[in-house]
Parts: sequence; structure tokens; C-alpha cells
Amino acid sequence: METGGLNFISLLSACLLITFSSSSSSSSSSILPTSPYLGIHPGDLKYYTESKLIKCKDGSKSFTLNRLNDGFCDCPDGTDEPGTPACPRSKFYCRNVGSTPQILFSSRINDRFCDCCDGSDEYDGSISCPNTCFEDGNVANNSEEYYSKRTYLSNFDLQRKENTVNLEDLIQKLKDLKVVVIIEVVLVSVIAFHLFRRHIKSRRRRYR
Ligand SMILES: [Ca+2]
Ligand SMILES: [Ca+2]
Repeated sequence: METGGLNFISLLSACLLITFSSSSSSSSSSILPTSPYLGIHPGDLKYYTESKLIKCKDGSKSFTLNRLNDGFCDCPDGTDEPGTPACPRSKFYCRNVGSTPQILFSSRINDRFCDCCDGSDEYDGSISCPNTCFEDGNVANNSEEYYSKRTYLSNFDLQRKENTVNLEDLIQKLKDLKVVVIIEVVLVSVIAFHLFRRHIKSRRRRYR
């Protein structure tokens, strides 16, 4: 009877253990990131590595490194799950080397849509996200080069127009100056002629 009771207790314990294990695994993310530091902003790495006990950023509690990106939400603000969708409030950082970094809501992680150009937000193997960051970066650089060339050409064109305007202005000024000089010469000639005539007349009167 005692042996039967012990067997029953052992069986019950085993059932409880299996139930607990299965419920635990169902709440965990099936595929975890290969690096515990996935999704962390490079400027935040020191925060996660300088101490064995890491504080949730909202100050509510602390967690150890093995709780970082383990698929269970320990911090209400998602500090411990930057690389999994376990905490609704966590944010995922895509490095996107060669292009522009991005920050995503955790719901975008493994949602079968390639959000980051480096494909880092889709790591559970459901879909394939090839890294297109360098192509995107080149497109961006080419655009910058194109716009800088356009700006240079526009500035060159503007400078040329300004020079043309300045030259036309100078020519007009010279023309105006020429007209003024001609008028002055004519006036001086008329006055000189008038004075000369008066001089001749006065001489004739003197000789009469
Ligand atoms: Ca965790
Ligand atoms: Ca995604």
C-alpha cells in the first residue's frame, strides 16, 4: 500500500513537471537570437555589459545576463528583450551597416516581413531577408552625388549669368559714358565756336 502510494506521488510529480515544462516552453520564443546582444543600440552596449546584474531601465527590477534576450519578458519596459518580441514595449535596433540604422517596435521581429535592410529582424528562418544595405547605401550615395553635381552646376550656371549681367552692365555704363563724353565734346565745340565767332566779330569792328 505504501509502495502504491509512493508510486502515485512519483507519477503525479512527473505529470506536474511535464505540464510545467510544456507550459514554460510554450510561453518562450521558439527561436532565440544567436547573440544575446541582438537589437541593442551600440551606445547602450556598456549599459548591458558593465555589471553582472542589469537594471531594467524603468528601475522596477534587475536581471542577469542569461535573462537577456531569453524570450521571457522580465522588465515591464522591455529592457531585457531588445532582440525578441517577448516584451511589447521593447525596441529593436537594426545596425544596417552600409545604410541607415533603424529602430523598430518588437512586434516587427520575426513577423515575416523584412524591415531591416541587413535582415537582422527576421532570424527565425520563416523567411529569407538578404542584406541589401550596401545597395541602398550606394543608391543614397549616388543620389547625394547627383544632387551635389546638380547644385554645383546650378551654382556654376548662376555665376555665369551673374558674370554676363555684370559684363552687360559694364558695356551699358561705357556706352552711357561715351554718350556723355560726346555731348561734352559737342558742347565744348559749340562754346568754342561761339567764342571764336565773337572774337572774329570784335576784331572786324576794331579794324573798321
Ligand atoms: Ca528576459
Ligand atoms: Ca520584420
